[in-house]
Amino acid sequence: MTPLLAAHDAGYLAFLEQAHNEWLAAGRKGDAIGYTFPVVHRRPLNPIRIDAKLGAYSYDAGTPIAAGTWESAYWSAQCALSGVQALAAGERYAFALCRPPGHHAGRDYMGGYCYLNNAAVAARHAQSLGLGPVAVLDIDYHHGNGTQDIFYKDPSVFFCSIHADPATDYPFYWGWEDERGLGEGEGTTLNLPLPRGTDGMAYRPALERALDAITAWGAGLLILSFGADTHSSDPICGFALEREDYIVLARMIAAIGIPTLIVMEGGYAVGDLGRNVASFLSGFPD
Ligand code: 5XA
Ligand code: ZN
Repeated sequence: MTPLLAAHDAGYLAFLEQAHNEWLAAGRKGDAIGYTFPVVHRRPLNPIRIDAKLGAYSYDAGTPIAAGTWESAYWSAQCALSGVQALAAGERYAFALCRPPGHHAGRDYMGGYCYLNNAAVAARHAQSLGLGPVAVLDIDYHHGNGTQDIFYKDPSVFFCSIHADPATDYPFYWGWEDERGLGEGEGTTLNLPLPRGTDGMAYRPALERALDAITAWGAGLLILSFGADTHSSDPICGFALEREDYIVLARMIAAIGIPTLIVMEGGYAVGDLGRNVASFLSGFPD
């Protein structure tokens, strides 16, 4: 199985690859975007028209498909896979500067600027190489709903997310504390929502809790979905972490001593972004 198919539905991948061409073939211009969404309890159908497909394979209207979307998403996922290869070759840490990000993309849906779930693709690839057990820790401001969904019933991957309370923040319908996994996966999902205004000091106990859970579960490889949109200057988010906090968080993560692939997710304070990410990365030993 190819690494993309290990995390995503074949029909969804075919849709993503062809969506913009179908959009143009339907006489449209610019970016492809849905306008009708199958809200709860619609039965699965086999949509034919591009507008129906766009609705069926996405959950929000913030994720348009442009001419280069498939190519960008494909290579973004390959970037995460290269990070796994670096760990397989013996590196302790690797950073995958994935663009577009991935953690909102589920097995068969896109959303939140995400098309392919880079972290999930990397996790599945790591498993196929016998690395692990694999845990995913998501410390983006937003809950990693796509990653959670992909592993929700799967006890072989532990998923933990620290994020803004979904009562106030996107993606709203996932990331509540009582979401703990399902069936055989029950207990292998841990959600730690925090209120708007959370600063570095208030963030640390949640990270400690997450790292304790990951260690107790017996993780042998960590995939870290990292978003710098927790920074105080981020224009669309509401936490108050400062640049110096990132180095502390990174040191806490490094201290558990598990080989770690850092996968880039969100971050919109573009003037500060490079320095914030560099600060985070500097907390991992050489
Ligand atoms: O981590 N996800 C993001 O930063 C994107 C949020 C999209 C909100 N419309
Ligand atoms: Zn985010």
